[in-house]
Amino acid sequence: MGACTHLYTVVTYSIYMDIPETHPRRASLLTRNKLVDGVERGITSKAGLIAHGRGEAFDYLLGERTGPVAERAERAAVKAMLEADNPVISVNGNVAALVPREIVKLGERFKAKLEVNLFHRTDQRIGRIIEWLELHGGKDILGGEPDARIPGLEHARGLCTDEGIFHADVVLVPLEDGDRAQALSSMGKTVITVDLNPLSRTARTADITIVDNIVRAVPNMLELEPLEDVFDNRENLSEVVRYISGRLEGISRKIKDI
Ligand code: PTJ
Repeated sequence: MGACTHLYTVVTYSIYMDIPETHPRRASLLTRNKLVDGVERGITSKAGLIAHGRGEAFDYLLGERTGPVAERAERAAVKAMLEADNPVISVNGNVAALVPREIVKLGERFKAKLEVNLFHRTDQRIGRIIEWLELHGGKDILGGEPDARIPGLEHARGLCTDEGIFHADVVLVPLEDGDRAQALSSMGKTVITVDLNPLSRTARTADITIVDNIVRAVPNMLELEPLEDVFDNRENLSEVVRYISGRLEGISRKIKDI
């Protein structure tokens, strides 16, 4: 067994241990374990755990499933990525920890480059994430040697590569911060995001916002066919909010009847 395979086996084991098969929240706890594991191996930032907690709260309100509204956004994203001339997928510490193999496969489906681009950027984390993606089948991952800058973004988080994000026409930036989504949009790019919070600035800035958990959205996008008709992001976001409020009203009535 090679060193890499061994490393992968150890990781997989540590993620699954201690959570009984029968635990009602098993899937959610396994997802958390992946992020804790990501922090331990220097892939995910500690702030990534907090960001995930916020996402979990919204996922709870959504019923922890992909509804038709999210699926429609996913199909719109598939269309935009398949039709792009230079599609790029931006990978951060949360995405790398949660869906490393799936994001590599998504890059293959869309013929998209993968670029590691971090909010809490350190060269060490970038290197570890690149290695981690390579361990999961990734090749030619960009981000290790940035040679361009996203205009209007101060700090190291504006760094990117010329052949990747800088010249991309369509960028998939899951779990993004509002500033960068806005800056990418101001560069004239089509911005696609995955964000469980439909109220976030990123969600409202992007051209296509997928309000779904990244652990469901990426596998879905590996399978879904492109959307045929026109996609309106504001209409879609507004429907998500209506869906959440309708669900809460239903739950509120049920609680009263108990
Ligand atoms: O690895 P880095 O340094 O690039 O940092 C990554 C994080 C996510 C820490 C950084 O980009 C950050 O602080 O993001 P924010 O501003 O907290 O935004 C993250 C958004 O993603 C929030 O709106 C969350 O609700 C949402 N989110 C969190 N977990 C998930 C999610 N959306 C989809 N799937 C999730 N699992």
